[in-house]
Amino acid sequence: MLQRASEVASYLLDSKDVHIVTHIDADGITAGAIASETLRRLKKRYSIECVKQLDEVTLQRLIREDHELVWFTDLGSGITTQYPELRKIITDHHECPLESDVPFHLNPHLFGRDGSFELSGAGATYLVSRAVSEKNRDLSSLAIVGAIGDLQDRRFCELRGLNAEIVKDGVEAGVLQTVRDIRYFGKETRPLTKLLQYASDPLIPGVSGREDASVAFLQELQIELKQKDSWRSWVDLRKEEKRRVISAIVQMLLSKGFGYQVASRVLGETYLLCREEEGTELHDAKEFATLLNSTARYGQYEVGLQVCLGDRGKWLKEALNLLSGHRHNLVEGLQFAREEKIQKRTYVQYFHAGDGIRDTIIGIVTNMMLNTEEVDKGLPLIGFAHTENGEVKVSARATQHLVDRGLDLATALTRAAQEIHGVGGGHNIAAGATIPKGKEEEFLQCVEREIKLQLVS
Ligand SMILES: [Mn+2]
Repeated sequence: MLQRASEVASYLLDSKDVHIVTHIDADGITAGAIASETLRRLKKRYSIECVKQLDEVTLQRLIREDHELVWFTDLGSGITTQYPELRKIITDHHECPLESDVPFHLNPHLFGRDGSFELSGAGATYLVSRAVSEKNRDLSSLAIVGAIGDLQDRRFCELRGLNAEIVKDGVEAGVLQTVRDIRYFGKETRPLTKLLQYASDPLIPGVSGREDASVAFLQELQIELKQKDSWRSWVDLRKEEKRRVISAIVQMLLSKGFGYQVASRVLGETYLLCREEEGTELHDAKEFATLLNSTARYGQYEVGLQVCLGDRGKWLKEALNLLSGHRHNLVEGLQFAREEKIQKRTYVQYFHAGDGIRDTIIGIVTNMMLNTEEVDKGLPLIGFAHTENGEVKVSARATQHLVDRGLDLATALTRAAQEIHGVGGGHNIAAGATIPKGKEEEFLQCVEREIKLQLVS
């Protein structure tokens, strides 16, 4: 695989002008930032754009623009053998067929690695960057933000495989630090009560989803919620206080019969960007990834990109503005999905948000929904939302347990979408598709047929 990274790097070295095309999520933005910075350091000319997906319209435009070289990051694995007129390199981690094995394509799946947790799009891009120059090891922290943005630490509560090697690079380069800590979101910037209220993996029974209950839970443990006039966040707690909270959560889970495996998920490896200031949205990789999502998902990828490239002035300020909007939209989206009610079928369950949730955050909301107490974990969850151009965006999420039993959402969604003239792809545990409006029922039937086959074989 490192051999392939060097091969891909040589295409870059041979080009003068490169156009980067990347995906509109945290992994895509960090991938795009790594690609941009690599080219800047090489003193090449470059340009960059972010897209929701690689559709025919985008590809035809790229062909017309007649770029010397197009670098697809965190997408593109679906078009390796097509569009020969497009001079391209691809650093991606989405599932791909084996005929995608061409010299300009770096993808962990081609090397027997699982792109859902061993390497992200930013990680694949980083491997090429490192092959260009060892000096680019400082970009490893962005690769880890990308991996965390794609929830690649979820399976083992830590990063493994090639991701773990990238973490090592980051530690050696002095840009990353790993800490075993509570895994919940918002350790640095959220008030403690919010950290527990929104705790989802694992849920805290009786506490998650309820503000009053999380306040009571902390008060019972005699944890001060405020320091002078400001709310304390997780990083403000003393070691002993952290231990008290963690053990109370673990006890609570065990006493409610969740078992050791679930309870042990409270703790995991967390990743800190040690050149960033503690207590900011940029210090913890998970929070950094969310900050980036709140830019790209609203068409403001330039903002996230500039923050990745080091801006701590006006772009960061703008990113923080977008973040508060994003948080608000997620809370509303989750509320909306709850009210829509989930429809259960034999092999899937689904909800249709219509125009109620933006298509660019339907995946995040579907994932949050699957992690709520009221949703059945025995079936994959599908969320539908209308897109701006009259199509339907589909997001599907499942548990690791179902994947271990043979579920592969990427294959199921790809095949089902194809049958109704849509496009699909992704990973075994999380996948997406875009389909024509009005075809939802037909699509669900195809998905169910595929999943049935996967779970019996
Ligand atoms: Mn990705």
